[in-house]
Amino acid sequence: MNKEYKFIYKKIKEYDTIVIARHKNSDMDALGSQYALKEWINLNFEDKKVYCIGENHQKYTTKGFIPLSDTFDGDTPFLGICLDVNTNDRTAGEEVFKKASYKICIDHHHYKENNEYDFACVENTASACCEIIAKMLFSYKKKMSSQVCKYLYAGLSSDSGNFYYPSTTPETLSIASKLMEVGKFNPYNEIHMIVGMKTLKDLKLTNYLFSKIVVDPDGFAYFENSLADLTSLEVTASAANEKIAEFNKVEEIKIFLAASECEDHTFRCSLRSKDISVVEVAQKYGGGGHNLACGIKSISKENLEKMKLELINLTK
Ligand SMILES: [Mn+2]
Repeated sequence: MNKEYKFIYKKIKEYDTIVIARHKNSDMDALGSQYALKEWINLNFEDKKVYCIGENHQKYTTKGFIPLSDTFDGDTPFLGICLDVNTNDRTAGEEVFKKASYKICIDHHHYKENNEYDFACVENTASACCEIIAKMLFSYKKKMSSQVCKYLYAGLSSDSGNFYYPSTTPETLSIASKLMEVGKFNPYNEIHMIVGMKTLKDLKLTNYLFSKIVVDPDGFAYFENSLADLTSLEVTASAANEKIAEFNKVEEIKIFLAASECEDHTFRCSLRSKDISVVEVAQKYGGGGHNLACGIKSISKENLEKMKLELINLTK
């Protein structure tokens, strides 16, 4: 067994109370890996108390696929495991997580080096955090349930863009296949029809965003939403930026930037690129992620304009 996985197993065994955290503005990969790990620990260690912390997701939680988040007061010593994130400031419930007696991080993102954890297992080439968790849990050869497999498959398919992005490897597909086989479920009926559905309101938002994109002749394109735009659309900055996925497959666009104004008048951004790495630019402005998909939590209007010029230069 992989030494890191073996060590994580030892730590899980050691603690009676385990708190699992995820990144802020959670997505299916963060939620899927979190609930899969909780369910798996409950399945294999009857006496442990496991808590999943973080804000509820407006879509996945309300559809019942993902349970409501737990609350934890942090009074007893506990093991903290954060998933799909590797910096404290991006962790939902960081105040609680910080109190952990021992902190483990399992992630697949590129961010700046940090020493915030006692132990970090970061696999940059994994298409999803769920891919790492699936490999890890299968390697333990303990009990698996259909629900654990469904959570992991949901996160794996979501973060890989339904196995479309270049992060999809033979290993990704082999893990997906194993999850289906062991979990005995049909992804179309039991996952995509629940969590992959769009609503007419989603469509209206996409339509509006399409109508306002600015396209540079060399292939850089963006949309930018002011607070007033977001208020009239009744969406949050992150919900508007999530629509970036719709702009990925447009032939003329090489790099796409989604920027939406937050309450403090800075901008939350998402970046997608077909094949030019944008992670260095994102890191320069306080963000990070993957080579072709990045996020920046907060950037001033002034820096946003500078960043646009740098992104235009990348496309030339
Ligand atoms: Mn992820």
